[in-house]
Amino acid sequence: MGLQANPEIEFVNEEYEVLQVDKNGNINDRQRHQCQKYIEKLGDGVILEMVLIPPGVFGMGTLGSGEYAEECPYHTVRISSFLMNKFPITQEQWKAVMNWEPPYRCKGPKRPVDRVSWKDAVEFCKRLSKMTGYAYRLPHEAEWEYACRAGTATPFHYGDTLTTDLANYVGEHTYQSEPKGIYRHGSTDAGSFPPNAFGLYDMHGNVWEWCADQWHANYVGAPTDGSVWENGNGTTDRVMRGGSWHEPPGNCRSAIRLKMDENEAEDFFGFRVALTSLDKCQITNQGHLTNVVEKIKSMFANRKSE
Ligand SMILES: [Ca+2]
Repeated sequence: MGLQANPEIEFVNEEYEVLQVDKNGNINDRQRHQCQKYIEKLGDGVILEMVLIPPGVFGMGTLGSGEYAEECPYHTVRISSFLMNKFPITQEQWKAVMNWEPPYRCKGPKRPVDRVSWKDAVEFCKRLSKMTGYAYRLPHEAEWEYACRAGTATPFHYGDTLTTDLANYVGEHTYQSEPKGIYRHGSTDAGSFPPNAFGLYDMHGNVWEWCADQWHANYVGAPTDGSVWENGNGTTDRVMRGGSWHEPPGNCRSAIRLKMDENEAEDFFGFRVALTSLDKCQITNQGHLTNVVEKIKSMFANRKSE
């Protein structure tokens, strides 16, 4: 089983420029990178772009122990290849999959969904899985950080700091010696800023992103293979990552973690989705799955041609 083993799956190459900045927020490196992506058609011209994340080993969390105790101990994690969507789930994507919409704080078809709870995000994954036949799920926390860092070990995938030309956060605050930027008072269209080396956008800021894992106060006993960390003694607290348009830059770091109850659906909460495999019918807890999937797919195809 492998992500590229299925000959029916077509991957598309995408090339882009990846930027790095120094402590003053000045660009000190530009490189061309490329990724492979799988495009899921959701109907009415709406697509979901799933980027192939290569396998690798990375250092998760933050060195030291004082200021960022939740991000310690720093530990090595091995990640298998998976797919993650290029952008946070947008409002047009949500609409193509769900039969209800949250009362968005920042409305716009290309903007990320907001005011969604962890439970809402899980429901989206279930419906998307039924629609497509692939087992869409929330990213695991370790996968999220690996995907965000994209080979970097700096506080941000852009390097030592952020600027408001690179991400949507409260630019009235600074992280290093960069000049103050702007505060946009709302989310921005997904993909408004440069991507990281893996081809992912909006990892820093814009909306907080739900991960699958239950909340743990630190990384003592955390899995080192990229698997989801549950066994959280029955807590309903989950993990969010990446910060938002309403946070100072320090709260948008690659390592930042936010504890939030799975029922909370606040103004700044969105998510993105992941896939372990493009093998069909991976959805468990469903009997007669193939038939169900094919039936839903044909219903969906009919709906599109109406
Ligand atoms: Ca984000």
